Amino acid sequence: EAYGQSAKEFTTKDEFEAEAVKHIETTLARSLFNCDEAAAYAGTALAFRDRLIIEWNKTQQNQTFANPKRVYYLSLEFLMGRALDNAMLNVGLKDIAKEGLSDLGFRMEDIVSQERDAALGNGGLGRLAACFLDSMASLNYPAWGYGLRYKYGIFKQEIIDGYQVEIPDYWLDFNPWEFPRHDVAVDIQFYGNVRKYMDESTGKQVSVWENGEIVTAVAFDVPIPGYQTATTNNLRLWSSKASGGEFDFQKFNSGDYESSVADQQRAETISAVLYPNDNLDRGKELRLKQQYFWCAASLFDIVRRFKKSKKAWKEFPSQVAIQLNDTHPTLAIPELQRILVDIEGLEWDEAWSIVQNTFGYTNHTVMPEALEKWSVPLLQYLLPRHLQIIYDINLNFLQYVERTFPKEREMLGRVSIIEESQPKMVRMAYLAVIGSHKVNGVAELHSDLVRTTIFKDFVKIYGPDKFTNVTNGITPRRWLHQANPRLSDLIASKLGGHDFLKDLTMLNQVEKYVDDKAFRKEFQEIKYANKVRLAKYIKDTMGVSVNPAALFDIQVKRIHEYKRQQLNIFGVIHRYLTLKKMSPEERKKVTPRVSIFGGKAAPGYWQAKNIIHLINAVGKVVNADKEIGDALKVIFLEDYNVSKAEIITPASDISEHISTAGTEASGTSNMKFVLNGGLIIGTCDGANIEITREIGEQNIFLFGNLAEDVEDLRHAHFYSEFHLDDDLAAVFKAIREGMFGDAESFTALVNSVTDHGDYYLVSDDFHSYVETHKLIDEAYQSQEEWVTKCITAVSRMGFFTSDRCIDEYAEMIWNVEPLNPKVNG
Ligand code: 26Y
Repeated sequence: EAYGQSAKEFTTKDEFEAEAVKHIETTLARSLFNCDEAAAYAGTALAFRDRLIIEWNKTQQNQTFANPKRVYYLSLEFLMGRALDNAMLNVGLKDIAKEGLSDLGFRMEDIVSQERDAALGNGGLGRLAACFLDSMASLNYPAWGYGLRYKYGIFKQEIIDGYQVEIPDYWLDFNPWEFPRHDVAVDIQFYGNVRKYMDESTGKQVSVWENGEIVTAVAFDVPIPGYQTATTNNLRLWSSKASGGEFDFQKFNSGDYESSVADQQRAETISAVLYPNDNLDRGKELRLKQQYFWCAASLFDIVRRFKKSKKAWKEFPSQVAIQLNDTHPTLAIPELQRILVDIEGLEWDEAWSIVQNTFGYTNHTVMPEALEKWSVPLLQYLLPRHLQIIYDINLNFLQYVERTFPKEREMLGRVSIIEESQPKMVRMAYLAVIGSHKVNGVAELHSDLVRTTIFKDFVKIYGPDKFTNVTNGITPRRWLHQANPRLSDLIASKLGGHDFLKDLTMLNQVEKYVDDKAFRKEFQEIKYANKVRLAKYIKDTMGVSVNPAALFDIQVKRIHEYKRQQLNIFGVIHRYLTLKKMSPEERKKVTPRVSIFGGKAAPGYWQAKNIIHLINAVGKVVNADKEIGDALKVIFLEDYNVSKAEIITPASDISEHISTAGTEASGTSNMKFVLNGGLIIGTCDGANIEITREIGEQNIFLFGNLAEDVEDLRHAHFYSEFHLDDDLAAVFKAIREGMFGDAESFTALVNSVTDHGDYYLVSDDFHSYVETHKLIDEAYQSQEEWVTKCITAVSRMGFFTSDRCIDEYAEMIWNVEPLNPKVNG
């Protein structure tokens, strides 16, 4: 009610203008005479927000009335990006808004880019959650997202003198897309002790967790509109505040003002900041507090909603499916068991079967350093009752294993939830497996590795059916239609409209036009225009001119040794050395390249920061080398995020997905790049393998060793004599001799390959990588064949929509059905 009272459903340009102007003049209290782009954005956003609220209320009413089984997607990360463009497209009134804004003297792109990204995530896992919300709404699933309302999202990255500098991302000063629900508040307990007593009337032992510290969770709701459907789902984000209002009044009145403010700040710290680690576990107490705070608030909300229906507890799993996005929400498992046993008085076994049938767990990595473990002493201190429950879960489980496999006692230590280390640790992935009815990986190879490596024993214990695969997908609304409207419209012109955005398999009809001259020309022109747009962005932000006719070679993702940006930059240096040896005539014949990098390093990940530094140092030398000119440019784009990805993705000729085989669970940007008419160079890893199967191996550049050989190769680095590839040796020599400045700062990076076992197999894959780039140069020279590959690949990408993915989850894991968004009010 804070923002104007009427919620008129505008349908024409004039009505839109009237609504936007009304918001500018009244909600923002600004005169139209000094309406700048920020105000025009706010007015437009508020006008569209009104539209969403109407659909949102209807959807929630409809769901309450029909009371179907609902899906709850628990994720510590939702990497949403901007909301306005998405809202306009989903409501279907973007063109009207564009004309209206133009009347007011504004260009749509300028207005849309006023919005700050909602960057409540690190990378792939967080963006996947955002794509899933879009698909669940678009397919009319009754679904909720639950997350944390971080005051600070992922940090902003600046590059200063070639080094990453982190700037806090305070993003909430104007956020029209959230609605505080001060009436939806849940008190969450930490610390304290457990008192046990015998209930005389029932003869049962009862546990009471008491004397803890209370923090209040307040809900903030974000509407999630589906594409061309009335369904508008809800993303509920919890914000922490001190319980009992602003201050502890007792302390305040007794004169202890400072400590009452300190308590308040301590409570608010819980939802203050997103942890910026991606695929690396650090085990910090505050992070555990975040996890419990969010799990407990979400479960309270879910249980409260269930209880309103007055159904029997055994119906819970028929009404509620909860999906755990990695192990981050695993505490929801002992929390639900605690609610059912300690608070609702169910028997342990009955409660446990409800818990198991409710949860599904998605694993996103098999790398040991990313698997969460929490120390037993920390859990004992912070969540004493949960630790007891975890021990009881473990006891029952181990007794079952012992009964079932009496001859395999050595298995017990391996599968125990408790690792017998010093201190003891709780293995969250094992708890998640044991507490769920389905466990899935995110691409076929990854799901195979899940079954054969980290959870091998559990496959034996539970049988193979508990483990499954759901290959990741991306929403074509944001990643094709919104990021690349011209390509979307070209496809629509051949397919009789934009229906393919709701059924991406229709893309296969595009293949008919692969030899159509006009289609090919238009396709090429669109790619070129997208490259011109990126070139302009590079010029505007970095002052470097790049030739849009050059081959754009892009690697944008979090900086991580396993993703091997170091392999890429070593390859670039090799290219530079090769160019330097050529005569000017020879150099003219080479396919000109722009190597583009982007991505954030976790602030404490020193080696990743060295990689960023090397890329920038190489760029500085190469870009200033007059002899080289357009033949090679090296760009590090600052602060890669979702909205920048929307500009970068459509502009690639080649993108790099070159992780050490077996380390990248799926990858999702690989899908985005191919869908936008770029080809990829990649290893046989993650979803690259399925992309190859779909688009054909003549349309992808694969290289490098296979996952099955990685273990032996690593072994060989330690036990056989090591001889470095000549080309890579020359690259290292150039670095050591200071060709890119301060050689010493790159020593560790070089030594990780030469002296420390080359864990990521850079040297093993280097030759094959360089040779494959030569093939790419050649292939790009014959543009006709290149375009054929690109168009063919696009037409075969239908499988990788997140709509397919969500339907698979719904059918195999959640057992939920879409709810017709019939309008009842
Ligand atoms: C333990 C904690 C610090 C942690 C935080 C974030 C651990 C992992 C992560 C993030 C993981 C992540 O983003 N994984 C990626 O998930 C994508 C979606 O499934 C995959 O495509 C990608 O291969 C995988 O690395």
